[in-house]
Amino acid sequence: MRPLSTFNMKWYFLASMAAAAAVDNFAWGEAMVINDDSASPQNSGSFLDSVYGPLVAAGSQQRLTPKNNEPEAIEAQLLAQLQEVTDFASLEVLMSQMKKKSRTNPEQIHEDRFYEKSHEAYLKYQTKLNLPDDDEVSDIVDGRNLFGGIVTFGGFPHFNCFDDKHLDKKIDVAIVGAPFDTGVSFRPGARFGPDAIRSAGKRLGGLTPERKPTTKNPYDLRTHNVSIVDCGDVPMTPFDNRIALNQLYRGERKIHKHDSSSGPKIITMGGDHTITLMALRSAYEKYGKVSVLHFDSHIDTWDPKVLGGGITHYMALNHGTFLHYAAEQGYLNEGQCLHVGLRAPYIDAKYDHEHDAACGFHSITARDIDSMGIHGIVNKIKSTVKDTPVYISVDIDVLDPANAPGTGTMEIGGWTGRELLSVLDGLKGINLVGADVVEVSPPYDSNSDITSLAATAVIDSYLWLLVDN
Ligand SMILES: [Mn+2]
Repeated sequence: MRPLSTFNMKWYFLASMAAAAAVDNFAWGEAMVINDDSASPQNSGSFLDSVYGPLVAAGSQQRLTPKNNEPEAIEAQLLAQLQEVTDFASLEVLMSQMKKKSRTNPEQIHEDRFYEKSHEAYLKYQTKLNLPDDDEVSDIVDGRNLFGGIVTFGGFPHFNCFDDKHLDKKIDVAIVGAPFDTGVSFRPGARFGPDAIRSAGKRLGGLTPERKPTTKNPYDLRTHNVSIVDCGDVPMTPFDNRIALNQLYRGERKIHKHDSSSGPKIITMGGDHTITLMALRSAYEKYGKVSVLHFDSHIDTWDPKVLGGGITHYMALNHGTFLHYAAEQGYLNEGQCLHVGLRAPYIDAKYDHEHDAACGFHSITARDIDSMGIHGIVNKIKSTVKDTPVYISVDIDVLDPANAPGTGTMEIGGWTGRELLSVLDGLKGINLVGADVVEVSPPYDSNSDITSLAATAVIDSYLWLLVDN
């Protein structure tokens, strides 16, 4: 064929349309010969053949051979003529002929015939399904699937971890929810965080190529001896923060008393950031002073006199002051704690900065990643915490709002999910004794639940740090 250089692209497009207008079972038969000579079209024994049969695997013997006066044959002739077309005007004439002849009613808009034929073929060749015996349940007895059933985080087993009757049940890693959001200064909703994080974690369950060759898969209990349990949520009253936080403390304390070979180490799902103070209190009682890695856009060491004015003691403890209290209570290894991902404005810049240092924190800002890189940040963290017991707290607002819109106080200019996960995974080897992910507020999330999904990935990183250590 003579090349139509200036019309090449348009010609190709129109020819595709013309071919589509004429397409039917016959054309498919010509275009989609799947079997090669080595595989008999009747019974090649392949998986595809066994499932789809001749509907897909139609070889030359299955091809329809239309008679000359049938529409299939007429269209085949037109397709042959298409090969001879050398100019744009002839193509348009041919296309119009093909359209008219390929339809019983030329005005008909839909390609009804094509669908009728497909359906006919499907009914003819569909695989016969043999259903099991009515009393057979081996395929459903497990009770798990990706979009239904009772949900635990990552599908881990659950029992009542707060009941003294079960204290002898082994827990190495506990996952527990802290549904609490009455310590926030701006957007609430984090009380629904644990529920949403569990739900978003339904697809968890495998080794990832990001973590270089490893055989320990936290979700496959055959690959390790770490007992991982979803303890459910600590019931926290929504009516009095003092009682609610005390309930969480007692819940975590009870988990910490379980029989364990390497813990128990608790991963808490918030809840607003206030809950971290209770998790730190229980971790401190179990492991001694901890070095806190605080991934957050805000400092959260605010002096209660600055954040809220400290008018009452009740209001003094909130999601922006809990680290002030953690330092004051002596839970922290002073000078070995780090904020990571900071970028939110101070309230009283000079005072807040000095007070933060007095609480024992160093800082890596969000933009430091541009100069330090992932490795620089990981090295700085490791050289700061050394071999001390480490508690990691990830406020999901450390991520950029594009990566985590469902949170209480968004700040522009944060990290991506990949950057956060690379830093967390880079911490392999530290002495991690507890962790949390907080401030996931599902009512403000996208309808794709991306913030909850980010939180599941953070917990997935924690699990890997704890299991493959
Ligand atoms: Mn925070």
